Amino acid sequence: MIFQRGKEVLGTEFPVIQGAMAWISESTLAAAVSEAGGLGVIAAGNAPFSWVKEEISKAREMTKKPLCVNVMLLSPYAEEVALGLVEEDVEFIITGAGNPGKYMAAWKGAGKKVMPVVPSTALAIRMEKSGADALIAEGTEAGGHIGEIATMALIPQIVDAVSIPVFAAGGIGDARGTLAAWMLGAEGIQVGTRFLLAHECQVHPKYKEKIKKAKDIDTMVTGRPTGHPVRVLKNALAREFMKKERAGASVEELEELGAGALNLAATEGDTKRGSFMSGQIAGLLSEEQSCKEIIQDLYIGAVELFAAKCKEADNG
Ligand code: TUI
Repeated sequence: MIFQRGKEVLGTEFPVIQGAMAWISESTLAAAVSEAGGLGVIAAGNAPFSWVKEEISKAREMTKKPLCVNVMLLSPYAEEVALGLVEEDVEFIITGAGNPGKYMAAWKGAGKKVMPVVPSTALAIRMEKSGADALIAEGTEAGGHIGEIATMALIPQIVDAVSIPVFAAGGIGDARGTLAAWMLGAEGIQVGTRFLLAHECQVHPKYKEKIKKAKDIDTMVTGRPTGHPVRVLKNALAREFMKKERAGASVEELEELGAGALNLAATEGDTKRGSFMSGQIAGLLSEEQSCKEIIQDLYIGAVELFAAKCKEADNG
């Protein structure tokens, strides 16, 4: 059995977590992923708790299977979302973009399973000590806010540093990536970019088109000077961002340029002024499929690939 511990900690049929995408991962996508046997995730992003609560109740009408909310710790609403979730009907909490240590006791006390996203072994060790149930080790190939280390180097180092299950994220888009994650010691995977092309994903069609057209070199990282680097598809906004960064623009000026840009991309499909966050794996992706097809291709495809590789090895 591959990914045994990952399936156990999630209590799902497949060890596949849908990556949180701010303004994109809402109730319809999350419920579809959970119904298909993965773990569906509602992204709180920069939204207030009232929005998160509403999405949880909508998702709950669509599925009784495990659900998760991702708390984006840089959000101005992070605290109200974090504390509000204690009373909500979700089994899992994933955190991103910071250290959730101060909320751990409240979440654990409410029986939540907590899985922080970590970009380094130091934070992984701290999170295990704080009581995390599993970790999501996210490499710099991922879309959105990223750390420095690539998935290939990050996963085995984190796996060796902790004893709780580790899910791999960043650069995984098909069965080959899934199996590679297993080989590196991961117990499951988190996939974001591929779910942008799910039929159930409500993002603007122009966002899907941009992902389908993207090639391997079509993402870039903006925002390094602000301390919050973000991987996006190249477009007019991303280039303007880079130009301003090179000219030494202030953090305030850069943040103003970025404010609202993700929403413009996700809900209006504004190809010039929108921020199209995407992982480097976009170049591999071209097909729109259901969540069920995506999850089965990722997981069953990996099991089949493993069997084929074993046969290949047996043949000397
Ligand atoms: O969080 C993400 N990806 C995201 S969040 C997001 S919304 C946003 N928009 C604009 C600027 C910033 C964010 C879009 N994509 N991934 C998980 C992730 N977490 N990547 C890196 C980290 C991380 C970084 C530092 C986690 C912990 C951390 O800790 C630092 C500390 O405080 O110790």
